[in-house]
Amino acid sequence: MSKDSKAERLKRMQMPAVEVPPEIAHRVPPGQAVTERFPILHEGDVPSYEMSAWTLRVFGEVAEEKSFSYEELLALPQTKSVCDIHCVTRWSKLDTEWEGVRFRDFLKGIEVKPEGKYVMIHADQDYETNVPLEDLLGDDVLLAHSFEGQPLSPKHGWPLRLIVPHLYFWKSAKWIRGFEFMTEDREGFWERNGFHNVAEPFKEQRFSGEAIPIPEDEWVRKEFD
Ligand SMILES: Nc1nc2c(c(=O)[nH]1)N[C@H]1C(S)=C(S)[C@@H](COP(=O)(O)O)O[C@H]1N2
Ligand SMILES: [Mo]
Repeated sequence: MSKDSKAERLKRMQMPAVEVPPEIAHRVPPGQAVTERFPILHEGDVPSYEMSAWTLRVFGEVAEEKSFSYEELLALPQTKSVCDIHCVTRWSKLDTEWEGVRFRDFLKGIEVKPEGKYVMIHADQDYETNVPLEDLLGDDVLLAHSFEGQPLSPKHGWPLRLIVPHLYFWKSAKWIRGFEFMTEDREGFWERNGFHNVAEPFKEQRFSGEAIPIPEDEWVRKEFD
């Protein structure tokens, strides 16, 4: 691909990438473009909810299965966290602010059996994604209900989404409804469909086998805020 055609395409973008000052260039993983917009990506329709019937379920390798209401989650200690997010379709967004319950704090109310080393995150519209438990214990892993000081919009995952900033953003499931603790790892939706099981952006762990041909400017064609 010639440089000219890439420049031409960049000019036509309705959601242009922004130039990143050299001081923060190290925060942008290889192959990513920074945007100030907020693309919207998901499988299926945006769900709507009757919140009195909404629950977040914890099951699998736990001493006791539990189900949390939205009120119960809002009553847990709340944390704000600013982080960078990186989507496998090559957009990154820096300094995003989320508020919710730290996964680590949420876990204090759950007795995970010692053999429960992996977690399947279950979400609405038949979405699921897998993450090792250890990856969910960091300061910036949140069950988020708010973004930039406002409740999440339905398209971005209201009432509750997971934020796992150090992995590609498909691991940050929107509309989460359950955590399943597992003795062995099992692949989620995208992981079964050719995406990398681990998904570290700085290692460019995009695909598990052959590269899936996602065009460099795929993300600019998505809906976005
Ligand atoms: N429930 C659900 N969560 C999901 C997805 C999905 O299809 N369904 N897509 C993932 C992908 S691929 C990305 S990049 C992010 C996008 O989040 P956003 O729309 O808020 O930018 O959500 C992730 N969470
Ligand atoms: Mo994505």
